[in-house]
Amino acid sequence: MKTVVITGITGQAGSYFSELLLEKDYKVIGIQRRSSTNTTERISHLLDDKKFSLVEGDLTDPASISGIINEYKPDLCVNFAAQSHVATSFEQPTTTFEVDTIGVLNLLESIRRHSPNTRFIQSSTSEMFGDNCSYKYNTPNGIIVSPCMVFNGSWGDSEWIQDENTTFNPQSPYAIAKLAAHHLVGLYRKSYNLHASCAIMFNYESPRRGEKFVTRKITKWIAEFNKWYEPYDGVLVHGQLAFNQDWDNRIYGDQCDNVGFPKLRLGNLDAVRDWSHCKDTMRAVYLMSQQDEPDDYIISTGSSHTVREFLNEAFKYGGIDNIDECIVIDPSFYRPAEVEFLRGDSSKARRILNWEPQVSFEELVKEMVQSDVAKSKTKLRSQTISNL
Ligand code: G4F
Repeated sequence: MKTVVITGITGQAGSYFSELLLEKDYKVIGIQRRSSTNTTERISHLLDDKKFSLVEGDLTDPASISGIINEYKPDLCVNFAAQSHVATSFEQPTTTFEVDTIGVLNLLESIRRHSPNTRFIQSSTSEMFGDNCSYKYNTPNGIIVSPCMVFNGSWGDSEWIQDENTTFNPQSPYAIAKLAAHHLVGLYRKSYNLHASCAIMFNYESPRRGEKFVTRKITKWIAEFNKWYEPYDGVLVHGQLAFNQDWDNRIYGDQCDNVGFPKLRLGNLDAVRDWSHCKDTMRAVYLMSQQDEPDDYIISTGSSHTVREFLNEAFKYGGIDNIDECIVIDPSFYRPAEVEFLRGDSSKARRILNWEPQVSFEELVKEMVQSDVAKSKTKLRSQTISNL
């Protein structure tokens, strides 16, 4: 039986990747940071599996990481641990670098010294492209991709994309930290002949997405808003009545359609993202780990949508039609520097890994809304509107 060590085991990616590798009959060792609170919600269904275990460790502590790699000498090590919130990286740049760059260095050094046959996969990110993209156009002789061309308004049959050859131009401490790690992986692959690869993953989402990311923030708000309308003590709750009962000292002047529920506060709705389902992305990571040669791959759907389009689609599934009355554009959610456009060309992964995403944008949004609606039904009304 093969062994995989997974960092970031308690996160969205760690949980789906664990499920997949257990199915593939791997023994899964998850590295979990010490915490006084329970962080295993996403993996609680795996805890009784005999092939699954957790070990305590911290990526920023070289002794802890090298001890684990030395003990297990895994066939595969996949790094999903990160300070992954872009906006937070502007507030906590040093922590971001410690985890997202030094943490990766600690893993690479541990593998090099103690287990050089371990295959390694790093979660790189589309954020590394920042504000740069390439231009892909069809000619009678095939598809041409030109790097860094400036749009002049007349491209015809064309599209803007990022692929493995697009120049990186990161726009946040997070993206710069990830780019440094990306280069370290390439360097260790070349210098020490390690089987080390980077999955350049575009945004991946699911019902397990963290609640601070825009997709989940929207779907959770919809679920809690709908919950607010549910019958309460036999009476349909509507407006001030509920507000007076439950929400003393809550926001008064900023309610959705005057029903006593805080509006959804968002930042830049024009940003464009290439959103895939996390399960699809994890399948690609697995396929990368099975290749004879290590390499870097873009993992993306190739189609992109604005945050506003996500919002519209989610509200549609949530059955709410007065979007404009329900949201507030809040400047505090704008970033000091923004990545406006991400759309990945994953042709290489499709060709070499024989991979393609299976879940459409519409199916993804629907699943996230439905999941949050189902979760909100299990909560008491007084527990809603938490962390909005
Ligand atoms: O959901 P987001 O916070 O994700 P972002 O910044 O694209 O980063 C995610 O994807 C990256 C891959 O491309 C990962 F590397 C990274 O770790 C993370 O998983 O924001 C998406 C967009 C941004 O343009 C943001 O400015 O939504 C915009 N946005 C608008 N209002 C908001 C909000 N983002 C958040 N988090 N919260 C808002 O209220």
